[in-house]
Amino acid sequence: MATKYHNLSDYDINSMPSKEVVKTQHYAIVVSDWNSNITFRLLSGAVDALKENGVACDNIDVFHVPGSFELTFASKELQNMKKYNAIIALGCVIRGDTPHFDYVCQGVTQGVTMLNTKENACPVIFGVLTTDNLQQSEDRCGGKMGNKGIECAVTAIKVANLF
Ligand code: INI
Repeated sequence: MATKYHNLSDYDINSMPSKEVVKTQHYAIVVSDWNSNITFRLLSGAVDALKENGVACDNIDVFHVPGSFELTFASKELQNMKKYNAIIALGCVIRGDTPHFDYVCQGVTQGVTMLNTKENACPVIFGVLTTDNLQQSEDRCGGKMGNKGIECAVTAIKVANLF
């Protein structure tokens, strides 16, 4: 979560795994096309941060889904391929007038959590902005709070190389 003390784009480059190790690894990004004005900026932040930390361009695969709710299904299929060291799920859910927001947020949060408990499966990183309004989302996809896509790419590399 971004706070006034924590910018989503900030990380300690010295705490990252060696580029020698990372350069042979494969990463998948699943991005939701809903609120694409936001999610495509998350995507761009994530791709840049993966590359900056040594991931080869050819080893980054990007997949699109219609909405955040579908991130779980796509991530599950990608886990089953056994090709990736980590999967990054990117989306943006903005609160509306009905409880739909809560159901989508709950669905994708539980879905991703469930995938992370699967045995012998790669981690799925939770990159879904869940905000009260468009401004809060804009602040977190490259605005004053940084870019959650960068945070997720950094997390993906760290978690993929934990053990
Ligand atoms: N999907 C989002 O990613 N963000 C939203 O803000 C959103 N809203 O507001 O409805 C949204 N809905 C679509 C949902 O993710 C599914 O694609 C749809 O329900 C079909 O399963």
